[in-house]
Amino acid sequence: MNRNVVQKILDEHIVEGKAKRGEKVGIKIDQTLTQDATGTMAYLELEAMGIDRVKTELSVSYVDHNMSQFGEENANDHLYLQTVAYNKGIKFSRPGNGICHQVHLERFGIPGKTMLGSDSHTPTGGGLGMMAIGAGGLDVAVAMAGDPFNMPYPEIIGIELIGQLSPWVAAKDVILKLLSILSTKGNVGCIVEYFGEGVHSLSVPQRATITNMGAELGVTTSLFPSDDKTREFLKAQRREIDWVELKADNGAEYDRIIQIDLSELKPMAACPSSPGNIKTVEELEGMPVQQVVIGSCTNSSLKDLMMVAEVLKGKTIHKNTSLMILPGSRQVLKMLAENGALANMVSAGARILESGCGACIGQGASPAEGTVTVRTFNRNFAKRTGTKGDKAYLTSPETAVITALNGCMSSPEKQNETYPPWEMPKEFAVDDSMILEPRSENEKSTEIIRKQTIGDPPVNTEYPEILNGEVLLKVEDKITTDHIMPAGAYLKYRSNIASYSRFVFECFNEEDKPTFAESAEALRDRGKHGIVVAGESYGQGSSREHAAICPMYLGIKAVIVRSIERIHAANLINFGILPLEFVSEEDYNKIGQGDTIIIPDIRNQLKCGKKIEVELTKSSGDKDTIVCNHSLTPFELKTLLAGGRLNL
Ligand code: MIC
Ligand code: SF4
Repeated sequence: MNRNVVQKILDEHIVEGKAKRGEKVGIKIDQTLTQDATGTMAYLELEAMGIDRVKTELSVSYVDHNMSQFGEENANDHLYLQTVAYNKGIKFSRPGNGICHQVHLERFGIPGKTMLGSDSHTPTGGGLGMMAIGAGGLDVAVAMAGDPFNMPYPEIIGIELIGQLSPWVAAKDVILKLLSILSTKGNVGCIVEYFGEGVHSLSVPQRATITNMGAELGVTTSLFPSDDKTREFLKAQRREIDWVELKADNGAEYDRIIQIDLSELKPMAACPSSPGNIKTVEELEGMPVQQVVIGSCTNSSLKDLMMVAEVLKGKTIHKNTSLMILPGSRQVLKMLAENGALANMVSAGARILESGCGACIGQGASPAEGTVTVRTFNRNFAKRTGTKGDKAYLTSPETAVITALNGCMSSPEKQNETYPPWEMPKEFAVDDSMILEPRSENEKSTEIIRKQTIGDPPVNTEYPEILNGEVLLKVEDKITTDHIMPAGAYLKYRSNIASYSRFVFECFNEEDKPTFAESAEALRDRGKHGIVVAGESYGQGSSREHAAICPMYLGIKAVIVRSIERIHAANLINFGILPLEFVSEEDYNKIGQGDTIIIPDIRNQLKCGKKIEVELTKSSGDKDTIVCNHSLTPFELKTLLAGGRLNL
């Protein structure tokens, strides 16, 4: 059979189940990645499983999210992460070494390998031809313990790239174009594979920008083949030895094919407040922009930032616009410093921020109220910048830097400037001194330091016999995990579920009314179960399992939705919360906040089939019965009934 790249990698890694579209398969995981905001919980879970040493080929723990260190919480986490990594056989990338996805691409990614990461942008590794998948921390802990990762055998979408990008049109514009075609919903269970003659014109960092933001499509992952461009990149990282060729066979088939002609693309922007809300930059031309931020795991490679520095050379940013730049890794920052590019940025008035996630996750750089911010990031969900009612536009670094000079949204194509030439360096500034090695198997273990701000993962009870619930909240479509569990300034509570839980659904709290957390706790203390009702594509965005653990801690037992995203659904089940889907839209309309929901004999109903009967009593007293579906596999059902994966 002529196979595509996805099929080749899956064939080598499937250890359970049949390679048939939609069937659940278990795949062997070669590498794992964690970052600090999801990592503390993942390692606490690994410890709770009693695992002495990870069983993967490579596991790396990065510190890149919680770097601000206001108060002791972040530093306590870093200490825990460093000591637990040393003891469990995990490499530790110290704070300052860069964003996990950028560093992993530079130093560890290998074509053809599988990787599971506790961050939704793990598919960045697909730029190297890896099958890199984002998941909740508990799934990553399970993979570190040596168990396979379960996923549906994917629908494989082939994206055929033809032609070449014009100058000033960037890799970011390719993925923004694809988002305009596929949108942010309805792609659960798919994997995107790029192929065609256009692939060859793209370097590994450009490919990584595209696979990184594939996360916003809601697909399981995205990947490119591994070719001589991949080899060139790995060689410059002094890792040619890791290169293997990996390409689709002639005549390989895809479930669906979408063709994109690179030469026809224009600079694009994702408008507030969804990465799927796409316009061309031309349509937005002239809009005053008060802030530009360049960085994030999507767009802060050496290639991106050298272009930015060249454009800024000898110029000054617009007086009404501030420009901030976050280099993606220490390697990138060091090279910019050594070749003088950093001086060009600073001379132009750019503010250089730490190599890390920073502004991308609302840790600083919040824009002024009512003003426009242009960012090279991958997400612009409402309030992610930290400012209420924010107007965040996502663009390429090319559009962003020209916009910073002009003070208004500007298409880089129209600037009469020659595009700065770029050549991949023959050698990057390779220096792994900020990556600490774990103990070897014969070295003695040392103390794992856990300060008091780090709490135990909460313990759940078995799933009840009867679901005796109340709808605590009813929300609409595209609710993200940022809505469920805010990040930004609250990130520092991540290692303490009791503290972090106070902020569940904070954005829906109303003044002078009990908060969601207070109402949920009151209900739980009366022995009843909290229920959340939502529209389509519930749980988009971040992989943060806190969006399941904290609701679990508050007594939430079910969410009833029109549709749900993959990572969030898995997280809910892992923590003993049942995801149910409405069969008809009419039923979604029937339910209101405050209604009572009873699901009699729920354990048996779940075991007997996919249909679940729900008794609804409206707050008016009217009664009705509705039917919902569940799609739990036998293993997921076992997990749910046990009260979650840790109990199991
Ligand atoms: C994000 O980009 O939303 C994050 C912050 O990196 C999250 C992880 C987290 O919430 O810690 C993600 O993408 O999974
Ligand atoms: Fe960090 Fe932003 Fe990338 Fe998430 S998307 S890993 S917050 S840089």
